[in-house]
Amino acid sequence: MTPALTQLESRMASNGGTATAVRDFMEKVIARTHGELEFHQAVWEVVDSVMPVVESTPAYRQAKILERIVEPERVVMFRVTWVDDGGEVHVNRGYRVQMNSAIGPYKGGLRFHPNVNIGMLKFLAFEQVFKNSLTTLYMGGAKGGSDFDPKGKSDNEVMRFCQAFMTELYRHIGPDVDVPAGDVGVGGREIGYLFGQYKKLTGRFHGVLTGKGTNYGGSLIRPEATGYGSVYFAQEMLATRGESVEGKVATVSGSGNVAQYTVEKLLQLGAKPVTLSDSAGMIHDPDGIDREKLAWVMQLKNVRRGRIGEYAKQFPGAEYLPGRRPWDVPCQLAFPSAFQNELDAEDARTLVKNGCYCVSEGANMPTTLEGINVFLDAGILYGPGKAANAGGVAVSGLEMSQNAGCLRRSSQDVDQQLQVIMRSIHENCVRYGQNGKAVNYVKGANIAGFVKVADAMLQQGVV
Ligand code: NDP
Ligand code: 2IT
Repeated sequence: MTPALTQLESRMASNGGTATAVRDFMEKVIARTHGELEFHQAVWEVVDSVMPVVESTPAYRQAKILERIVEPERVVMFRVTWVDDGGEVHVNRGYRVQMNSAIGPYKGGLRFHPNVNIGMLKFLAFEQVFKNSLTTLYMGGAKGGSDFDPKGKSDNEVMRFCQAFMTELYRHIGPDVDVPAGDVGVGGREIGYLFGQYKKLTGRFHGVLTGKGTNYGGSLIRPEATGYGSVYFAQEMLATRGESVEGKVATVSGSGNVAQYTVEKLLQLGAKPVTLSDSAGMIHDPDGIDREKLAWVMQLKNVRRGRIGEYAKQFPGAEYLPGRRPWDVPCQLAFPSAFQNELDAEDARTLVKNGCYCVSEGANMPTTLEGINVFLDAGILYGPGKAANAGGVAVSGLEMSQNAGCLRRSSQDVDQQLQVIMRSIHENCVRYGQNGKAVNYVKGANIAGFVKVADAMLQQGVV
């Protein structure tokens, strides 16, 4: 058995009847995708949930749906060359992983981060397939990006990089082909530069990217949607126990787009967020991060592009803990909203021990497989990323429909739609994940997301 498989086996116990089939399948996936550890992790989690459905559906087995769904339809990899402000030439690598188009054009974000590699983007594209299916809209799954690090770069350098990146990517995207958006390191500024270059190269003004500025076709509430949606999902989970977020202490990780709007919605709904983090460390503010402090954080991160540690100097009641993550701060609610695998089994045990009983993932795959097991065993409300953070891409889908119809929806209308979609995702998770009195949202989200895509693949034949 490969070390990768041995490591993944920690989850086998959760799946009695189909454990051998899962292991045999994963052995083949790992052999074909050597070293893509995050992809293996994401595939294992889904296959572990859906194998009983596949085993009991001869048509899925015969059409090799599972074997096909783990293989990207297309991967584009390209050189990106650009010149910095000092005149030095740089070479980066660009990618677009077009994973599955069974239920709509490829859709998913772009990540600019120095650690980006093909395994990371394949995990993200794979997750996106099921997430997009859950939104109830018609979007296939994709992800792309580059190992370019936007940190410390001037606006002009970021612009030149985005232009160089789009100079290749534009051949592979289009409003009914593939519609990229933001992710880590790609926000409104980058989407603007990417859109400008696409328009220059093609001479077309259409909905080829989402997350655009609202003055040139972007949807209202798109920047807010992932964070707001993650809190709405927590509300839905809590409602199953007759509770709400009001009055609860919440830990939030990250301090980027998702974390900021998670904190904003928590405040609107009467909760008390007490932490934020970035890749260098975390801040803990026992008095709570209020609206004024959040506005300061938004200025720090989005305009000055500084480090979260500065918060503790600005607000003396708060403490900065370099190199730490927020999971040992006592809370009832936790919102991992930074990066994959930022919450492991020990963190999960600490959260549960300290009284946390609701976790809603704003980030993609922030909890390790072992951490997920701790949450499931403890029977807490655990909303996995592909369900809990689907609000972002859902509003991207609404942006696509507004662009196609030359329409503009109001904030209230989009927010209302977002709430309806998050409720429907929750209902679908309950439908497929009900386990006695409890709900296994991992199983529910994976099966609900999978069945819609698998059925569409069956109907479209062997392509
Ligand atoms: P941002 O770039 O706005 O923020 C990312 C945050 O994560 C920053 O605080 C960053 O800190 C932190 N971070 C980056 N790398 C690491 C690391 N190795 N360890 C710990 N923290 C790290 O991205 P978003 O807020 O958009 O994305 C956050 C998460 O949400 C990602 O998992 C993303 O895939 C997911 N997501 C985003 C959606 C969206 O619409 N934007 C939609 C759905 C999910 P630093 O500033 O130090 O880099
Ligand atoms: O992970 C995600 O869902 C995103 N980064 C958003 C994708 C999108 O197309 O809006």
